[in-house]
Amino acid sequence: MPPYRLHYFPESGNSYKLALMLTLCGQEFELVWTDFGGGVTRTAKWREAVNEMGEIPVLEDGGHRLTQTAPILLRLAERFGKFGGTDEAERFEVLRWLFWDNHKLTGYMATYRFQRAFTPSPDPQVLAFLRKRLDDFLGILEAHLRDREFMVGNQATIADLSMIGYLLFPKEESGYDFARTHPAVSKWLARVAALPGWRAPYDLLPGKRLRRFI
Ligand SMILES: N[C@@H](CCC(=O)N[C@@H](CS)C(=O)NCC(=O)O)C(=O)O
Repeated sequence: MPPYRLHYFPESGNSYKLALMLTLCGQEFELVWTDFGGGVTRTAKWREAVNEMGEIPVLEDGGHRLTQTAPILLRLAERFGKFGGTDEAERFEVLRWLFWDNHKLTGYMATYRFQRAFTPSPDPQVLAFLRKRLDDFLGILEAHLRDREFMVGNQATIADLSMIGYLLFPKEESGYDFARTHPAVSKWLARVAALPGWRAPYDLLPGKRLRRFI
């Protein structure tokens, strides 16, 4: 039995971050599909049994249930000696971008994409607000990547693996076509997708999908 079990749903970019990290580190894991669309993560029973924070993903690691992708990625990077940054300065940068990603990039992109693609009648004002914030964050990302191959240092780190979490899903879902609007982001995504062993989100996270409304 693989030592890891990942509670996930296919559209979850946060789950993709962990599935990709484990895959790139050569680790096997068992997938535990979760009925997010059916509201199971909102139930008191699930929160008590699986995650008090009411969120996917959850990674079972040797029987311990871990949540929050950033500390999990940090732990895996240390365990496998991969993607953690090469010195103290890089590790500080990795942390800095992980915080920014959770608060800004992933935080808003996950919400915007879910509202836009997987919600029957999203409020146009809410969508417009989220899109305006995201345009700003993606501009920051584009500027950072203009003269860099990866977010930190010269090679991929967990900062990259976290930040690409929602950006490699089909463009129809987010409505962003980075090749057209954000060339540096687009090239960086291609660099991550060229890492040995890389797999696309819906390849790594199979199973019953949410209904898409666009
Ligand atoms: N910061 C968390 C974010 C997890 C998260 O927001 N997961 C989404 C699904 S991908 C969720 O369960 N959302 C439920 C909610 O916001 O109520 C992490 O990195 O694990």
